[in-house]
Amino acid sequence: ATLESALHGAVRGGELHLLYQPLEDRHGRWHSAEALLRWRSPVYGNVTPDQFLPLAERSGLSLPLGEWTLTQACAQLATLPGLRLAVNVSARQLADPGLPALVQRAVQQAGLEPARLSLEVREDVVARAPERSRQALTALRETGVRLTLDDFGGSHTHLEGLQRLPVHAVKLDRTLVQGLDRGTRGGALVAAVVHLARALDLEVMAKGVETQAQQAQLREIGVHNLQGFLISAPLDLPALQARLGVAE
Ligand code: G
Ligand code: G
Ligand code: NA
Ligand code: MN
Repeated sequence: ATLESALHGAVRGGELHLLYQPLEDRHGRWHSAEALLRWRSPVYGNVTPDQFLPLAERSGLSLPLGEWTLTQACAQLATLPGLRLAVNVSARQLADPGLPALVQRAVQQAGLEPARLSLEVREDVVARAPERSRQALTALRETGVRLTLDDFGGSHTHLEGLQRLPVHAVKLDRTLVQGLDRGTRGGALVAAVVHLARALDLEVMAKGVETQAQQAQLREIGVHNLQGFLISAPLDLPALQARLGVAE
């Protein structure tokens, strides 16, 4: 069997699961988490999203995978009182006119307040089709979920289009956070990007935070919603529940 046919089976056969990577707030509390898809294949072992998501896009599995992820993430979020959850949405999913209805169904079936869910769309995905993306995001926003531009400032920030984009938040690209280690220029760049986002009334988060020095610099710049190995690696659901002090 090929990796592709194995992936078909994985969606049906219970080989997929979600890990959750928390974000801390300004008080160091875990207020939200991001769902990260994992595939444990009996044949191929652990296959990373970087390997199987491009394959899924090519083989028409993007939508079934995305539907599984949204449904599962919402069901599990219902066991995590008070927490917010982010789910990544692929280019193919964003282009699917059925996405808003799917999101609405997943949220309703789980009995969730829609604003507890946020959808993350990568900036380069939006940059490739700005007008179509703006329309898709506008339809998604009507469901009441929150919207985040992921990997912000990493590649093609389109300043004129940004102000018309109906997103609530941006998540700074990992390379910006890594740039903090390269002295004052890195800090100045992050401060400028954050200033830009704030001018547009966008909430700012950062990912890939690995060191206390990065955390301190981000806090100094005024970015308090932080994600990365310093705060926590991605956790399975029982580990997250244990850390949050909720019973299963
Ligand atoms: O989980 P990990 O850090 O290995 O993620 C690798 C890449 O896969 C990241 O860019 C992440 O955003 C993406 N990714 C993880 N889970 C999902 C998912 O459920 N859907 C989509 N579209 N991307 C995901
Ligand atoms: O780009 P995105 O955030 O969607 O990708 C998440 C991926 O990055 C996951 O595979 C996750 O395991 C990994 N990751 C999470 N935190 C860190 C971090 O602090 N540093 C690095 N290098 N990778 C991280
Ligand atoms: Na991610
Ligand atoms: Mn993300």
